[in-house]
Amino acid sequence: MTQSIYRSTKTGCAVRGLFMRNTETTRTNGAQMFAAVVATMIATFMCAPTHAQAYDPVISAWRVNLTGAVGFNNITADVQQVRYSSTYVYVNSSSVPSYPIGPWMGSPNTVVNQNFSFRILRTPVVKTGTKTPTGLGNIGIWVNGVGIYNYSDGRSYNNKNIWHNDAIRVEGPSFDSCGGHPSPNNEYHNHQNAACLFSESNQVHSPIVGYAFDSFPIYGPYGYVNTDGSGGIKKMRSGYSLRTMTTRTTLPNGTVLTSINYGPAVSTTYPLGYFAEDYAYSATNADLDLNNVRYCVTPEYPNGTYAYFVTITAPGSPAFPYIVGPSYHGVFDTSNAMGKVTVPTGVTTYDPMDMDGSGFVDSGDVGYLLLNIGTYGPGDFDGSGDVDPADLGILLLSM
Ligand SMILES: [Ca+2]
Ligand SMILES: [Ca+2]
Repeated sequence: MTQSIYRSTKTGCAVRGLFMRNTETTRTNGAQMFAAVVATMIATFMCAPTHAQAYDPVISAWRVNLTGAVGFNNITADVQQVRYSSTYVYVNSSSVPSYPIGPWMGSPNTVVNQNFSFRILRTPVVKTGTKTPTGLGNIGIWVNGVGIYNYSDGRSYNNKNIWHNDAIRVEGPSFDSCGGHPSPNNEYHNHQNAACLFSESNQVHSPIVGYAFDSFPIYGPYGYVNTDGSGGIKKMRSGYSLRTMTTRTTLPNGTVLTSINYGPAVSTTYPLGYFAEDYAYSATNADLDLNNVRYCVTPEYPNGTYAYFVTITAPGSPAFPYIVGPSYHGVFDTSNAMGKVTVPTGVTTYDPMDMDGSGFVDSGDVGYLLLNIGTYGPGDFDGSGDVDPADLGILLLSM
């Protein structure tokens, strides 16, 4: 055992001599573990970082499968590997969650391992000028590696590409209780909040639940009232609401259509909300812009970031445009379209248990884990949904 100096990455405060790091290759015994935990708890109170992470959130947000967990059809679940360079974070996943999924009423599709490889920029770039529309297929990934789709089901009224089906309304009956279903190529994905991914709480800022393919983070439904992080917690309000109309003769921007391009009149077959164009945006009372984004302080980005928020009106009730879009706020990385990004040599593999980034799983990591107790995110090694004593046990056994 040797003494070491532990430096909190966020506050820069040094805790000299409180941490005992085992430099031998043998596993620490129970007494040493206990001493390390107690020392870390003392240090926690003396030197609490503003947020317990040593890595960029884009590296540490992912739910890496450390326990061999399998999901639907015994497919290896969640994220298999996270690697990073100075520019990109590379994520490999199956697009199968570790929580139970299905059944999908009326769907002819099933779920298979997608063997995805995506990359996310560590420093995303805002798109100037005309934004790039989110297209069909994956537009981002949840932190457990499952695909995120936009509001569209890929179809439009009379195939005219004017009145676009809203997937939540039209495909909703095939969604399982987690709000997902398989695509024709048997990829499990969500068009709306992934309800089983994390526990929604209106008492705390939501965690990072995914990244869009412009590399900006996606949060759950609850953020700070004010963009500077003050004012408490509130549900982020989408600026979209249903238009008041009985016929579909104009677009949300006021464009008057020729009769051949009219949509069907509002009816029980085509109720308001059947098409994306049934919604119009107004910034009045909205927290988010046209693409469900705002610039704000978050727990993981104390200096601020552009961030998407999953939008709901109430738990289980998604609010258009649901997650990301209709366009990306940042520059879209087209290399992610097929989910088969080649990972270059020379990248570093992320070890979720080395929470302090010391290069070893050691007592310094215990401090980070304890700071995250009760939260969703880094430190939830067993994928139970929050950081809890079971994760501490896993960490101690890995030291
Ligand atoms: Ca460590
Ligand atoms: Ca856990």
